[in-house]
Amino acid sequence: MATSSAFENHRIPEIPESMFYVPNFINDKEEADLLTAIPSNRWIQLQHRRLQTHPSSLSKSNTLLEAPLPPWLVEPIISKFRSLGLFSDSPHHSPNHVLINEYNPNEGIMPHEDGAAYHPIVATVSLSSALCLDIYEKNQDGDQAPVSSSPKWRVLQEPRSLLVTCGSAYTDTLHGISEIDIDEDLRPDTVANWTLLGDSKIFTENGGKNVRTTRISLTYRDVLKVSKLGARLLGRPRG
Ligand SMILES: O=C(O)CCC(=O)C(=O)O
Repeated sequence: MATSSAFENHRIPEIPESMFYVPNFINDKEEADLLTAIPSNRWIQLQHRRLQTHPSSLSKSNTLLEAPLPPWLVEPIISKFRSLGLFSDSPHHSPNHVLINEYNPNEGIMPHEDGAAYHPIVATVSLSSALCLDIYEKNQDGDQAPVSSSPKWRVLQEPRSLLVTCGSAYTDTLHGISEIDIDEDLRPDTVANWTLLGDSKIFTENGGKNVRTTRISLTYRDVLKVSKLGARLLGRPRG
């Protein structure tokens, strides 16, 4: 990914290329507006979290029916991506798909990779609560199991932050969120993005702990295969 020198300052130094962390990517009002806009009737309850998919889920062949993202997921986020040069070299030059995950304390997501349905970049905006994303080295046998059961790195995601994963960090690692209610031992040597945090003092003053509340993440991606059938079904002219 071509990055501006300003964005280079947000590269997480410890993790193999490339992960970037931007604290305070959105402000309090933008966060509140997003939380209000998330529709209450679109949640799918999974075993350990709730999920919504916009504009729709992918088909079995990993194809997206062409449809616009809802306006509240576009502005201000995608303009901000554009000003950082994000998705400029992805096939559609912009994200076309957003997963919204909601985690209560003690909820999470098993280690996994995002896979080949998407161009290898994911941009995650965090809302409401901080938590740690665990990053595992990928087992080279081609299965989804991490090489070790403990994460190699932890990325602490503060509310309103942006985390961008691309390059070999996208292709050669797995990520997951452990099902705990407190992230512990948060220190410069245990958190890969410690020096990039907006306010590390909060965690230091709390004895290296982050007590989780409900956290919502918006994960923006560019789905490679898009079917024009979606536009036809919706009666929209094709561009
Ligand atoms: O909520 C997150 O930050 C991670 C979500 C995730 O791993 C995914 O959508 O594949």
